[in-house]
Amino acid sequence: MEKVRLLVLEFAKDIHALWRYGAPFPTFLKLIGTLVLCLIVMMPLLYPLCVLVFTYFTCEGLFLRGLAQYTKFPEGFTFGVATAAHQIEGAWNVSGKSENVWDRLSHTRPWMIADGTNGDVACDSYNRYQEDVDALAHIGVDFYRFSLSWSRILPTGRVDFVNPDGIRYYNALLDALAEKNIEPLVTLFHWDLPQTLQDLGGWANPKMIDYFRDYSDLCFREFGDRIKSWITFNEPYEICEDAYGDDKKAPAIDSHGVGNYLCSDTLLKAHAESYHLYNETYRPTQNGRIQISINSIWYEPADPENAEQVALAEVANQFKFGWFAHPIFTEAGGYPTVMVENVALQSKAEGLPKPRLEQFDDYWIKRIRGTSDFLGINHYTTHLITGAGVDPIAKSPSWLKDIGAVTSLKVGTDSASEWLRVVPTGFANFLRWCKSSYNDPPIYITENGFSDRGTLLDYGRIKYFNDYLSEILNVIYDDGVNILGYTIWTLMDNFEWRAGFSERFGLYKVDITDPSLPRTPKLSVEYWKQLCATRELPQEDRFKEPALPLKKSEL
Ligand code: PNW
Repeated sequence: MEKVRLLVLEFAKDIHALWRYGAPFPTFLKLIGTLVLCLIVMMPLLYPLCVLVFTYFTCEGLFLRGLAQYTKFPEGFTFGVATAAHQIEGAWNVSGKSENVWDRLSHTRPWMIADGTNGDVACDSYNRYQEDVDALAHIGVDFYRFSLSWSRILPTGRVDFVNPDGIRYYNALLDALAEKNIEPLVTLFHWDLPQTLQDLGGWANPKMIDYFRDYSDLCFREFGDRIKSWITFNEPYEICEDAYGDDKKAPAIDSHGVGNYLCSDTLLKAHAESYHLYNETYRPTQNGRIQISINSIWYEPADPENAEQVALAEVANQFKFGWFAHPIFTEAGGYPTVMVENVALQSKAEGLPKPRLEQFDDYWIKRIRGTSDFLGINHYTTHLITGAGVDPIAKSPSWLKDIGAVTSLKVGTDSASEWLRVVPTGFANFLRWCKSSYNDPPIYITENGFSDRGTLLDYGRIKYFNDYLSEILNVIYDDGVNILGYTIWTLMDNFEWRAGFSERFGLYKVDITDPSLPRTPKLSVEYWKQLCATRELPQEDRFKEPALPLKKSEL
């Protein structure tokens, strides 16, 4: 101890001499020597300190993965909220709107909707759009994703009569958004096909390519001065498989293994025509962008060590996401080879002279390839592949049987929707797969969200957002996946298709028993308000489920 005291004293004297008289050479040498000595003595202390300081400042680097989560979104990353016309607008038969396939299904087969509700009034956004826009401004999002109702704009489905009230409504909504500086991201088709066109076969009829192009043309012309971001189709899988290959969505044609593939043929061509029209005729003056939003259930092997399951999960992902992504986002274009081969084999076994799924010819392969400025991804969940064979729930023939794998929902935690299992790591795996399968495309997450039964203290939803967003940050920073924006599904509880109002995805609760349809913010509104303001994942404890169970009155 005494030695250290003398050393410090000498050091102090040297400093004093240096300051008072300038430094004679030996003193200077002694000083340097003392400094070096001090450094050596303190080294064991300094080293961990340096590591701590370094890791703290490189939080977004490689060192802290596993110890802490990334929280900050990159510069320029944008946030939005999504809805869809039929789920919120209501006003199903007023101001010139004609019947769509969901009106027809819910009116003529109400037992097919879980709680017997319909979209007649829904959230009445046709009349209350200003409340919606105020809510969006309150949350502080950058953009609002909504869809146009085809049968409100074109009651015959064709362009022979344009409904002025339809145009007026969307103009008013666009003006209200502009007033609050919220960018519109607009979907041309979110499942509500005019019944007139369904009567002609809907998406199983190739004539729909023309009808959809004409409808897009009108929308680009009428609204393209203010809408700079377009989505042609929302979730082609749900349209083709659920509505034509099954009865899960309207018009519930259930032509399994046949109608679904006729639909994809028409839909992809219609998408391409709409893209080329925009690209050639409107983009030069309107300077916008146009894309498609594809939904995935991401499939993972139940046992990652099981090579057969790994291979089958890849087949299932090609059948699900690749069905629509491969023709647009790969160099080769066309449907995924494994899909074409599997359906050909099955079709042959069924005694058919031609496969139920036909590959596009060269003209269409080229015409469809590259027709999306961004990869729009709607993602909610991950399911498992447990082995080869025919899934017990598969109809014959069918898309699911064509895959040749057995699926399972025994993964993650649950939500109010049977199909929606919470598996955040699946999202990360899926995003990495998109980067490698589709040549590193720029990605917008155009939907992601969680269902419950409508509680205001929606901790489950907040946790879902937090964990899924955290995986987005992981793949952005660790894997360089090019994700540019994120869209919450959805602004308020709304008509959840065949689930009616029984499954709720909203940030705002909507009391549909009260005719004034009050919208009440859930806790997730607070979460998102903070996130949009700071561009960071909120860390506060109030967003975490309390350890103690809530009182009944708080539910
Ligand atoms: C999407 N799946 O549908 C639709 O775009 C929305 O209109 C809908 O309200 C929302 O997600 C929640 O359901 C999906 O089985 C339906 O993976 C099913 C699935 C995914 C999305």
